[in-house]
Amino acid sequence: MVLSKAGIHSLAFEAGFDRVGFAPAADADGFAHLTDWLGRGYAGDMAYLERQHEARRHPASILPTVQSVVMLAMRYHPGRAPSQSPVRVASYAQGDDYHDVLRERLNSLLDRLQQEDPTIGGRGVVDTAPLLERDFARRAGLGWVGKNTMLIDKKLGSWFFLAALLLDREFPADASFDVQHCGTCTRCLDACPTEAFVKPGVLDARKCISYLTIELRGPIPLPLRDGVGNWIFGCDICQEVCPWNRKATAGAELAFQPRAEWDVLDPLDILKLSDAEFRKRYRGTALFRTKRSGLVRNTAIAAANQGWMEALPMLEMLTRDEDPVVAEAAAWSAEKLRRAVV
Ligand code: B12
Ligand code: SF4
Ligand code: SF4
Repeated sequence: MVLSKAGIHSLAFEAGFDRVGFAPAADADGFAHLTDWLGRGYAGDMAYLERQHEARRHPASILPTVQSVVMLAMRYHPGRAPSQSPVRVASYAQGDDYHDVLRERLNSLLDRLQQEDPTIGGRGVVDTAPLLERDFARRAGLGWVGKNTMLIDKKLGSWFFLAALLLDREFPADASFDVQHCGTCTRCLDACPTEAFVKPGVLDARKCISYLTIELRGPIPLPLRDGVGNWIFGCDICQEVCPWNRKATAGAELAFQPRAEWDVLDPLDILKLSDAEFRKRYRGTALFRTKRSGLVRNTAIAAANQGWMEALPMLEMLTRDEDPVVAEAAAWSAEKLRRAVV
């Protein structure tokens, strides 16, 4: 059977995706923007972005025979207010690791396409391949890039993941989404606690809480620690304040529903984790990426930022931790709490 765009649409919805759009396999429109962004050092220690810079110019670096880029979106928001825990995890990370879930969905979508047409070839990618996903998603008509740099859909808001299926078959491209519906709004820019936006649509990742709590391996720079607030993994502020997210509905994917243990996060429980306990508890979730070192570092800082005195004895113990990043964060946090009572 000859595959049509409509056929791919319905198979993608069957596979659990909420939006589908077709972009041409061409140079990324935003490549010059990426080059400038990297040149200014905004990627910080995310060396892989620098390493894969040239590969992001064209999707053929991922699949040499690529003819079309099918961009897909899947919602993840649980559709309810965040829990009242003293510390917070970004909502994208509260269920199973999205890389695993989306990769599995992409593979089953490609299998289904190949059942319909065994001559079609392709490759599914999510996040880690050198593809400018938001750029191709905009090009495929999935939404606009907001001032907070998120890809936004009028109905879904921005609480969705992106993924791409590169196909070696040419399909007519959808119209690019070139109108930005942010208007005069600046809520996200004003709300960012670490002032990470250099200007609308340009993020200095080195200041973003998401980068500081997830990607950065060493100590969090001192001037940014207060701004991290109570986030221990990622940050949702520039999405929570966005008016386009007010009416966003919950995603259907059960794997992204928050695990029971996220409901009330006890910082003490995290501070006490040994390396082995960390690995056992967080394997299969996005939090595994920070290792114990990052998660305990973040929790120490967040507990102090919240004035959470119950953490003080444990923080004092952690100042002798064998991991220097943990020990330093614990010392800073214990000192902050002690100063708060004087
Ligand atoms: C590195 C990275 C980060 C970094 C840097 C983020 C950033 N804004 O650059 C950090 C660690 C900070 C981060 C944080 C988050 N991330 Co992130 N991240 C990525 C990753 C791996 C690469 C992004 C990248 O290349 N950045 C470099 C900049 C220059 O590119 P860009 O932001 O994509 O911008 C492009 C377009 O906006 C466009 N563009 C912008 N301005 C202009 C101007 C002109 C003239 C033109 C032509 C084009 C253009 O061109 C740019 C280059 O193509 C992507 C996955 C991927 N492979 O794309 C996920 C991704 C962007 N992240 C995602 C998510 C969910 C998040 C967080 C919400 C997680 C959280 N809750 O903590 C936060 C959001 C913070 C924010 N406001 O961006 C989702 C976004 C989904 C969506 N709806 O937009 C992605 C797509 C992952 C996925 N597969 O779903 N992330
Ligand atoms: S995710 Fe948080 S820290 Fe990062 S830009 Fe948005 S509001 Fe700022
Ligand atoms: S908060 Fe306002 S400016 Fe920021 S992305 Fe949403 S609509 Fe655009």
